[in-house]
Amino acid sequence: MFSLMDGFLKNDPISLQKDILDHVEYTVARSRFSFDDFEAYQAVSHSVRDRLIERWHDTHAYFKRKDPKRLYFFSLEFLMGRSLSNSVINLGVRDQYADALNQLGFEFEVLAEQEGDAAQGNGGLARLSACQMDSLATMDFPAWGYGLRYQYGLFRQVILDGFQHEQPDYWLNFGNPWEIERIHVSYAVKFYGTVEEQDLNGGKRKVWVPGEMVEAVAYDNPIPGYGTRNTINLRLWAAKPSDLYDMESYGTGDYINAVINRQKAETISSVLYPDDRSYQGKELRLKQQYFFVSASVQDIIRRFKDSLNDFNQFPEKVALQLNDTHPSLAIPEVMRVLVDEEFLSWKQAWDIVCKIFSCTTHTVVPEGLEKIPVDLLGSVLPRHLQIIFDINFSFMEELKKHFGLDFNRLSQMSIVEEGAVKSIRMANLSIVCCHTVNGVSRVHLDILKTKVFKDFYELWPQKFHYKTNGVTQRRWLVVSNPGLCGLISKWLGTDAWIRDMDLLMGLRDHAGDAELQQEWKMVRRINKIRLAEFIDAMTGMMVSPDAMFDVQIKRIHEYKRQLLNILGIIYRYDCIKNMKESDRRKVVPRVCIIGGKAAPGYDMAKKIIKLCHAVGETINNDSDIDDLLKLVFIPDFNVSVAELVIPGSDLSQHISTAGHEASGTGSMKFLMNGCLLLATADGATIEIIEEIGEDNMFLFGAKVHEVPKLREKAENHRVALQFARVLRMVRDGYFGYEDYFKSLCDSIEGGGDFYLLGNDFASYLEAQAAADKAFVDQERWTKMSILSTAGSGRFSSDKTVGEYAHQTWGIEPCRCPF
Ligand code: 26Q
Repeated sequence: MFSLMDGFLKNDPISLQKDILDHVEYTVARSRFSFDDFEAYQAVSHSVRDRLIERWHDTHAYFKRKDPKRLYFFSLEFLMGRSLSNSVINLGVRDQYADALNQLGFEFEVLAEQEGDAAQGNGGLARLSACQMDSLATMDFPAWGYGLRYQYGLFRQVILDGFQHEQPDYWLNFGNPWEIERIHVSYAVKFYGTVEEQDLNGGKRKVWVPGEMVEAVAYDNPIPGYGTRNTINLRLWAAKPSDLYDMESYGTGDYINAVINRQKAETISSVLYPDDRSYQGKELRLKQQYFFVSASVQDIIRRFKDSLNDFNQFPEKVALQLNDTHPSLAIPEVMRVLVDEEFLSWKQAWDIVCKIFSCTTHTVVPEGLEKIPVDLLGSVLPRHLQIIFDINFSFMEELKKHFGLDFNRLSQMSIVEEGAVKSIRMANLSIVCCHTVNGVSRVHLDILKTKVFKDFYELWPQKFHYKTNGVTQRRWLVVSNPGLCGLISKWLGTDAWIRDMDLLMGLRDHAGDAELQQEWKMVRRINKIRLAEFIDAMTGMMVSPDAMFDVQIKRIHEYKRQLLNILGIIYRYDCIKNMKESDRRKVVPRVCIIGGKAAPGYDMAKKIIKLCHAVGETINNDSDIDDLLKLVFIPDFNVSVAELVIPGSDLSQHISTAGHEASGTGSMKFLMNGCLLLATADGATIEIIEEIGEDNMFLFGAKVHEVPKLREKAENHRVALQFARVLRMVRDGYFGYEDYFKSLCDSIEGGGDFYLLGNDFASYLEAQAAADKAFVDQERWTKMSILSTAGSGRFSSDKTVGEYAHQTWGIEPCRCPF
């Protein structure tokens, strides 16, 4: 008897082959007798998508029946990367597909390489959202992700003559099998216009009469969990012209212009902002934020009303998480809907808002906090501005009761910033309205409490918490490092660590075992060879897998100190050049690998990229140096490049000035893959040290609490001699382009050296020397590598998400029966 619970789709090789060929023929519309790798990739993806949809339907039917409290995760950015490999692994059908494809004459790996990255985000914050979605699904949490479906993802980085150029990433060009367009799930989103007062039952009500309306259409992206049937939804909104609204313009007879105007609506979701630093007060960005918030809130309220119609129960059914302040307009939006459209009293609505919202901040510096000019907000969202003013009025009254008439404090804490440009402080709005504010590492919370949000911490200490970030081992080990993954399972005697990373600790017992070390080295070497081949393909450079692969891949930022890395490389080069032949034989050969994008308007970051190329040009072409030192810049760094680079790295650098990296998540990916860390005690690294011990990594530099004092005396601190020398080489044009690099050198010499490169240089070199020394002793190195992986369990996003669920969101797992 056929049971509906079995689903319709079978996963045996014959069924899969038939399925794939059907998709070649009917979906991709190619002949089943003749199709290439890309067409095969498309067909396989559609076949996997069918399986995702089945589980996703079952999951949602189950959630609907059980009606648990749901988490809604709001983020303007999700950096998902590729989906095919991740999906088949989470669905547990990787080997079945590989077999089926083999019989058809294709290799799964080759097809997976056909997929482009979904780059709907900038960096850490965006990839964190993606990792957390994977954990939410795997841990059976009833969660939804909400965001924007950008037509252009993060720009492609093209390097010409060593300079970064940006090219649009029109990623939907070849179709996207991982999304399901839901034309019938759409909402009108309003902008501009005026607020009118109307009579209602003897009282007054506010009515927002919009000046523009845009339609938000849902695109659903199924997110499968691992080892569970649960498949949750990431719903991204695309902007489409609204049919409701501009009928009038057609009446004027200007048909062509009316159509063109309609088309403009789509610009709202057209492009991701590529700057991950701070708010620039741009109207389009504000419209993006509100657009996705408004559609999502309408969707949530519709779903709530489908099952219940008593808003008193809303907080029992809804937790709303704001990923940084970017979606914080959700707060006044929920107030507006409850008061103006659902006719709740202000007090009722406010009670609900205070119970449902929580937020996470990813910033350390006050300059990074988002502000929206009042004039802009008042023009685009007039009703929301009123609501924010009303919230602020009550908040100020509360503050006066608490602190008396301390005007300094009142003005610092106010949601409204007075000044040349009167603005709304989105962080203050979030703190006032959220029941919980989370930092992303322990030291980050300390900084929030003592500096960035000191006043708020004094008022509401109970609101402030931290959940150390984590990354998903499914993507960062199982998908990207199958060799190591197999080895871990073999030595632990189980693959249960894929859902329970604490089990990795079991590797500690075997870290000294010669046989494991041998196998470990072997797997890592294969990964290094793969990386060397990739470097050759991308840059035409041949590098030897015998060398130490020393990697720094992340967004380019002054505080992340890629410049310190480059100056260290210059120092190494200078040393080798001045060495006797007998000493050269003792040098550990290095391949220094740097990759990352600079925000298009971030001048200093772009100069750092150029410097990296200029230095590489000199070193790599110096026959005197040979294979002892190479400097490679990997262009267009993204998630799939990271998946290839991380497993093949020996050493990775996380060298931000202490107190500047809120958490950092790259370090966790390297750690899991058995790559040793060379790092400052900053962000989550501090917790990594606790887990694996100082002896198993290379630590250097000023500590968080020392930085302010060091800055005060930055002018007169002793700049190490070597530091002055390498900087002089850049300044004097040793690598060319001296005029161009002048401002970069000035930012250190005479510029106050805000990021303390001079101060940390000597200890940086010591840490580098220690890494060289350890590398020579391969047995010791391999043991450190195994211990790194063994200690990485705490940095799984499963752990982070579990803590959020329990402590912040108040949600429980809801596991769909198999
Ligand atoms: C804001 C306004 C307008 C346009 C863009 C933005 C914007 C976009 C992205 C501001 C910031 C971001 C991204 C920030 C980010 O990625 N922060 C990183 O978050 C990681 C996850 O918590 C941390 O590990 C990193 O330490 C933190 O730098």
